[in-house]
Amino acid sequence: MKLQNHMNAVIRWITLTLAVAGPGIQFADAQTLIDKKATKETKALYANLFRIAEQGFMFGHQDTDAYGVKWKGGDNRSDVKDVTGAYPAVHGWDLGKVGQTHNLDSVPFDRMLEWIKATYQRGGVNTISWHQDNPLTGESTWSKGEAVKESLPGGKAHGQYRRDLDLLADFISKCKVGNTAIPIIFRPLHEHNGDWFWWGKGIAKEEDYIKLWRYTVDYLRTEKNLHNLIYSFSPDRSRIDMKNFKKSYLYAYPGDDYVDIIGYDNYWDVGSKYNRQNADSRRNDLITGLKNITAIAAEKNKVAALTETGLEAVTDPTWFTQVLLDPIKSDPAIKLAWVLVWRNGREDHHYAPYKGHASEADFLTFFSDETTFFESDIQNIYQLNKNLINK
Ligand code: BMA
Repeated sequence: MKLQNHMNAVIRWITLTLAVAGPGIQFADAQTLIDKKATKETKALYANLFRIAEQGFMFGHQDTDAYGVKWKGGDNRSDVKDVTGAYPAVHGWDLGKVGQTHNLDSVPFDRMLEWIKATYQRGGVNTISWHQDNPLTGESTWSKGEAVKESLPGGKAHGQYRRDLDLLADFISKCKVGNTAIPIIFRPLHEHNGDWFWWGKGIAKEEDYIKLWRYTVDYLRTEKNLHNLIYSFSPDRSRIDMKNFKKSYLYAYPGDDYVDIIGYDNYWDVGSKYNRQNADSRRNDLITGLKNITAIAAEKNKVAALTETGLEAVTDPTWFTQVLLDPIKSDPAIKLAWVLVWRNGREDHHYAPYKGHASEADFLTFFSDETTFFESDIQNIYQLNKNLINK
């Protein structure tokens, strides 16, 4: 096992060296995207995610440009920017209800497109999740029913599923600046080991989930010709068995040819009211989990990320440095490309601070830390072999 880890580290070092060495050198098979036709900007972003994870992590925030606590639809505004002066490096979006005018959290899709373009032009990163309505019942993402099986070819909801994919593809194909497709980290069918979405465990069968994931990737890549997507797998921590982490994490894993990012969503270890363990064991579980996803990613020559986290309403004013940053920094075996906190919807439902919030000072310490990267700390992320971090 030790030898295997060592070999993996050597392979990682060699590929990283090759990646950094110059455009004339071909990558080894490692660290390449599952989409062999990925655009050069998308490939560069992916290569740079590995480089970033060696030095720290990018900070991300869902819907950061669209609204914050007590404001909506601003221009060049974000609660994170109000507090720090900088945008988060990663901007999260959700395509739930794509095809309508507004997404499931009332973000107008036309504005979302503008914000995605502006983020790209400033050198930030966009990631998209999809709280997709149930294609079988026509109800929300939380509506149960055998929709996964029925969304597969031959199923009753297959036509609807394809129509939804067409709408999604239509939106993604508009994510362009001039002729350049904007690279997007796409995180479909997330938290599938939970039972709250129609694609969740207990509602859908493991084999059907895997088939639907693969169908989705194949459809977007081949039929829709989209080559600007980086695919992230994101189970939920609360349903992972810590005693059997790897096996549990890999429940319904669609395969190395269908996933680029080894992510997980973790609210559980960072203050969820449903987790009754004491602070020390939660911290240990967070560290162990992050080490495990880093190891799984390394073994697969992929990159790890904490794709969603946060403490609702940030009720602990030192949460950012003590509960999030300190554990991440405590172990060099943790390597994450980014950490994204959820949306600032309301005073009682926000995950980043806002101006005047009790966690502001602590967040500024988090912001200043040499291992946290905001938009102003990164550059050239869509190019290979350039200086990436400027902090
Ligand atoms: C949840 C909450 C909901 C929201 C959903 C999708 O965590 O924030 O209010 O609708 O995510 O963004």
